[in-house]
Amino acid sequence: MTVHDVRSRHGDSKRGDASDGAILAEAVGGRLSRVDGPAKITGAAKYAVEQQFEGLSHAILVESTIAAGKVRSIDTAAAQASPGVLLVLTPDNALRLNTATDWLGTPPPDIPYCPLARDITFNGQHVAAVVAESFEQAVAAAALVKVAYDETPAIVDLDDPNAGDGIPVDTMTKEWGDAQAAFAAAPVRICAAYNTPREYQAPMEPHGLIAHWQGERLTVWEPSQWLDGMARTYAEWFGVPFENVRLVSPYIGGGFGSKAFAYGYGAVAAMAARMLGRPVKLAVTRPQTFTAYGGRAATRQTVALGADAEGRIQSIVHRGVNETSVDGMWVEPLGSVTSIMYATPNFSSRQNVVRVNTVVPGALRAPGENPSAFGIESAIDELAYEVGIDPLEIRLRNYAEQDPEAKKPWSTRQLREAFATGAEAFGWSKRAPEPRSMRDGDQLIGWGIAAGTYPVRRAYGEAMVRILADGSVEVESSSIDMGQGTYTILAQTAAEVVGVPAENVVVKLGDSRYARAGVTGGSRLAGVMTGAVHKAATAALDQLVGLAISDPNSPFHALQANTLVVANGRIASPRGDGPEVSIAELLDSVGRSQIEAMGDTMPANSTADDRYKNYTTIATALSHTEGDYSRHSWCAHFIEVRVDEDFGTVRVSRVVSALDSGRLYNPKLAESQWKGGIIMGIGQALLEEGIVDRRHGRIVNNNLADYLIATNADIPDIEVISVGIPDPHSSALGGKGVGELGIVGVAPAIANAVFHATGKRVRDLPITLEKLI
Ligand code: MCN
Ligand code: MOS
Repeated sequence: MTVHDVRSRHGDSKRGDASDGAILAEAVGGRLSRVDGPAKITGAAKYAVEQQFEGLSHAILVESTIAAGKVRSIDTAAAQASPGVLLVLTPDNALRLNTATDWLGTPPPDIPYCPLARDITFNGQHVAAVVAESFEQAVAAAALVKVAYDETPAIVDLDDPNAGDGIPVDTMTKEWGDAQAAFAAAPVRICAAYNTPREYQAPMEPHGLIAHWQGERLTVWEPSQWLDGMARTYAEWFGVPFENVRLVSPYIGGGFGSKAFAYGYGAVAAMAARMLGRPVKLAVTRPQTFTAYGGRAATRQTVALGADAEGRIQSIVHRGVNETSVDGMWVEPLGSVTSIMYATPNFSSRQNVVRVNTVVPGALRAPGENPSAFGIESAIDELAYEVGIDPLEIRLRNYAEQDPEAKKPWSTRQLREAFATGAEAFGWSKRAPEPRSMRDGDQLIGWGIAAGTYPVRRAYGEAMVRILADGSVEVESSSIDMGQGTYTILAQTAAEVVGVPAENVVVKLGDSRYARAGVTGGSRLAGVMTGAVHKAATAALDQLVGLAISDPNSPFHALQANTLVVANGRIASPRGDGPEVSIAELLDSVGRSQIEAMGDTMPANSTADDRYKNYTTIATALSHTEGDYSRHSWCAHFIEVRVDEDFGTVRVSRVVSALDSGRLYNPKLAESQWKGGIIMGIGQALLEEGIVDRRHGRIVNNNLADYLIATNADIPDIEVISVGIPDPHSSALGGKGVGELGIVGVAPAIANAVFHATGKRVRDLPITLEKLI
């Protein structure tokens, strides 16, 4: 199966738009266009659930219509009798599965796992499933399943009067100095509460899978941010060896954190496939994408800042709460930006989680940092107005010269440069300081600023690189590309190291049979995989050069290795006066059909178990403050809004962001990633909000017509400027994370701009017109 082999020989991608002057588009750091772009645009790219199989059957989930209680009975008779129905799955006939290890690698309790519930803890929980010959037959039959419930009272969300204060999460407590006393003694004090609602990843491609058993072997075609982690989960559920499960995820139509794990619907499909002895396809419907896995948890934060009369922070007291589910634990680290963005001698941050009747929330682009920044970056803006100094100036006045929490130097922090460069490009110095002082007819104009950050998450990686007989290079990894550019940057890395044109590199991703890979989350994959491919490609090149000088049939026999140059697919001895042949000719002359090198960046003494853990859990991930440095990406957003004075509608009219992600492997793609994050941030600021029906705990706007995300008409020109410098402490090639950085700080920059435009401080996202009246 080669549908997911992406060759960089497409259209004019070779040329990219090589505006970076000296850097070739094809080398690391060049602006090569996405090598998977043409396949996606022409429809040639086949996504996981588009695979066709003989005997494919179709499953549809039946979900609870109450938020809390018990299933009294399930009447499946009508569904069973419906045309084409092969199986109606309920907790009564479900296979007994094992509980799987969690992503931290915690050994699982020895209790059975059933993906279909009798005890209902949220509206939209899977209670049954119908499998039929055709999709339509399954849909029709699923509507005939009659579930009776004994309903009990639910706590629908954080605003529920019965929600309570929740459970303290001790690991989130951060304290230094005496924050309460310093706050009480500070000459200037502000304290306010900031809320963010439930938000959803809303990827274009809904979740789903095709599960196919052949004996004791399971193949799962499923969009995945973590093939090896999900393969482990399926293997543990069904009690088969890890090696027996193959995950295939050639392309992914967006994940944003929601496709890293195997979820209950996957267990349902794999179970049905096993019971029927036929491949089963289960595609989650759009409404089910709001309950089959979790979006961003709703959060509440209180930020208290005590400062001197010049706006120098003396104390930060931060309290946060996020919702979690009744039987699962999700902690959205709300103090993550609060504790590092500004220098303060006194600090206290604590967090609780509150159990409500919802699906367990999950990761959504920059979980933690995103809502955390909304709190602290709004609060410091409030402090700026309170003290009467410019919002940019107050950030510089409180600039953290080192990590205030870890008390370690930053590996690199180009945030001052980001402020300066962004301010210059935006024209910040022309800002009139008073709120409501800039307007254009009926439009109040506001300029706001906020900073953002995301930690550099590091892990070990593995890659296979082959130099093939035709001189082309093949890269294999079970990592993935969900649109961020992995195919492209790995082609660039291998091309540069081996010395071939990028169009001669085939990158194969998205199959767990390839060299293993850890999770694509926390903006770590690019750094991890460029490092692993660089290592493997270097080993492959060393072998090639070794053959060239050692094989008697080689034209370079007996030359010194360091006198050979491999470039553009050809090997030459130094000054152009010696032999020169193509890689293919060399391999032919020495009688080799290929060269193969596996490279990994694991510590040398790693055991097989360490390796398994590294790729199937996050237990071996390296802390961003490990060793001598604290490593983060940084950014500053400058945003202009226009608020209609009569209607209170807010439009973002200009965005300039300056960002530090260290060295960029491909500036064109990094810019696109940053812009994507900023666009999601605009949606978060102005549109996104999961609305809960207070009677039934149901998400009312569980579709893309009612759950509003930013569309083209909402988005102005966005200018992104890279201010990063290579950071050798963050990754092998000097890059820091890109994927999530852009979304951090956008919502507070917009809220701050709205305040500047209107004089009205909105501390509760999204900023909708009724909040401005
Ligand atoms: N890059 C670069 N230079 C660097 C780092 C990265 O040029 N120093 C570019 C590369 O093109 C790389 C991309 O940025 O492929 C993202 O790299 P990285 O920051 O390492 O992030 P990951 O590859 O780990 O991707 C995951 C990240 C996360 S966690 C979410 S959430 C997210 C995101 O990426 N989801 C996305 N970006 C997304 N983009 C798309 N289109 N769809 C999603 O679901
Ligand atoms: Mo990203 S939310 O870490 O997948």
